[in-house]
Amino acid sequence: MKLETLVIHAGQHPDPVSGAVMTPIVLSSTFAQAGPGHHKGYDYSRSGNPTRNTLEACGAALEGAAHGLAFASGCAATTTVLHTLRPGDHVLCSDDVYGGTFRILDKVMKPMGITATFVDMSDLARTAAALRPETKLVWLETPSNPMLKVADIEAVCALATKHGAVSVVDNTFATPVIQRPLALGATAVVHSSTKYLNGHSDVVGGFVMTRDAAFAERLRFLQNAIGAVPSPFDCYLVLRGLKTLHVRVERHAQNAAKIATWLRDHRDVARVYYPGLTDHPQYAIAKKQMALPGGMISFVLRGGATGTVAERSQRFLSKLAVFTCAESLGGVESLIELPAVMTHASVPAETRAALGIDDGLIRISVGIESVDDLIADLAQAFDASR
Ligand code: P1T
Repeated sequence: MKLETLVIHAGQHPDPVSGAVMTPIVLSSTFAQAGPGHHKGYDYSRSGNPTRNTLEACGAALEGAAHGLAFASGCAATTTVLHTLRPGDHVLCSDDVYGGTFRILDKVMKPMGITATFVDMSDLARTAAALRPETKLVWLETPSNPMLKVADIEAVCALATKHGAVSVVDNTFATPVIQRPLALGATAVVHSSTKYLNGHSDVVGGFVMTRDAAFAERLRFLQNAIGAVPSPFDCYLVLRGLKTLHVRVERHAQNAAKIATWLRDHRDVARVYYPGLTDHPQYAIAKKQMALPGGMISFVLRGGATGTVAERSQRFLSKLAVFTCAESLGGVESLIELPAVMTHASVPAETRAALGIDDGLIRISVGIESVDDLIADLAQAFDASR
């Protein structure tokens, strides 16, 4: 079945007790047993829950996976995946990743003896050269947060597989509507379902999907043992949000493509980063592996009459009326932020500078409002901040 059908139906059946068409929210933390060990598939809600299992089946289907595991946040999903490693193992990671992913590797895993190297994965030769004998996991985020760099998923995953390493793709920015990393050779996909999967900025959640039965079994053990599971209510909200995923993502991308072109041609804008622009450095790879260029744009303003570019950016953000200045992305509403002081503040200043995450870099999550209203809002804020 096609994704448009799967988002609405995968894993979902009318409730056998009541006939309810929508998945019931089963809040019970525990389940009755006929005798010790004799239960109907559920014993304790951390180990398994009917609402969560329905969400897990739906998420797995969307990524073309056999196994789906839901978590309490994207960071919980990431942390659980990294717990498949042992002290002495090495992770090769994209250099431009969500600040929280960098922080888990740098501040949580490193003290436990699991080291990481960060490399520009849009450069295949450098990626291959950075593999070490002890590299057990390759972590790829594409398009990357916040620089929107694109890496060739098929080529990077092939390198990992040849090396005997697991490959994990953070598919949060693209969603399965845009790209399917498992079909391109990835061992697993990770999502912050806080973003496009839920799509309404009212849940914090995470996901891992895989076709690899042994990897799934290990993750299932860790999901229960570590216990970073989502609440049944949050699972219900993500299931509900998923039903419109394809419609939302198409509109996000349509609006973003118009705004990216408008920004590129605006006299106040120095640079625009968007995989749908023909002058994006990895435009050809984006065209090959992404069905749409997505809803995220980063850009840099030109300086105003007074102060630095960073100061003008601060002024610009304070003048917006439709865009909200906030962290996060992928909700129906348009958000805007400064990565250097907000989402990527945990990345050391010199690393940010090397990656191009300047203090004045602006990131927008384009919502599904009228694109005319969004452009008018940006235009008036340019004028008011000059
Ligand atoms: O926030 P959480 O649900 O724990 O997800 C972490 C995460 C993982 N991967 C990517 C690509 C992400 O963007 C995020 C979270 N990002 C933001 C909060 C942000 O504004 O970029």
